[in-house]
Amino acid sequence: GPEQIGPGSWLQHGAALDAAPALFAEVQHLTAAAPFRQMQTPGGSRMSVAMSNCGPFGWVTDRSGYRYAATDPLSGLPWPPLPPLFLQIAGAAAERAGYPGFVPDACLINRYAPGARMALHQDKDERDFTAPIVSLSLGLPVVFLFGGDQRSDPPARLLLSHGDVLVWGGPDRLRFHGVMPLKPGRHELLGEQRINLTFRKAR
Ligand code: MD5
Ligand code: FE
Repeated sequence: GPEQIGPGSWLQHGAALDAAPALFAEVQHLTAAAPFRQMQTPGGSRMSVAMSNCGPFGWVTDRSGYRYAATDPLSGLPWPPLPPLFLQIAGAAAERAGYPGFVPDACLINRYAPGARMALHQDKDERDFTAPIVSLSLGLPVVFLFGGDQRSDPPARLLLSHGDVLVWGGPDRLRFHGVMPLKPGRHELLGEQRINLTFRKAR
């Protein structure tokens, strides 16, 4: 069953297992239209995680900063629409965690190859912190770092596996978090990678 990991956060083990093949097929279609790319941080380094987006808004970063953009900077075209399956899975997970009526307008698609990681950070580029964030993991497992309100708070470690869904909201919405380097391995459906879908209300 769901595991409460903070006052407003729930880890729903295997909640997307049955839908995983269809979700992965959608990711492949979406990233044929808007390919994965390793974006630049404002400091000029290249992120180890490759990213794409779907939905009305997509999270992007380049030398000028982090922001949400309605179009893919690679093509100038709108991001592909959110598949109905994505909206259904994200909405149902939020509802189970006590956040009814969650309709994301942004889905960041993160692709971790072996060695890729995400340093401790807060998600604060969104306009409204009262909406939760739903995060769905596919493929290889990874150690997730669940920190506190201060960067210096020592993070708890959680293993995120294929089909797991995390819902963060309320008092946990701005906690620092990160992802340890992905260990090499092969997943039977996804191969040598982890994919994370992060559903947010950006505007
Ligand atoms: C990932 N992605 O596994 C994670 C999952 C990102 C990112 O962190 O920004 O793309 S999202 C996990 C998350 C979101 C919001 C709050 C918290 C965790 N938290 O308070 O721990 O690729
Ligand atoms: Fe984040």
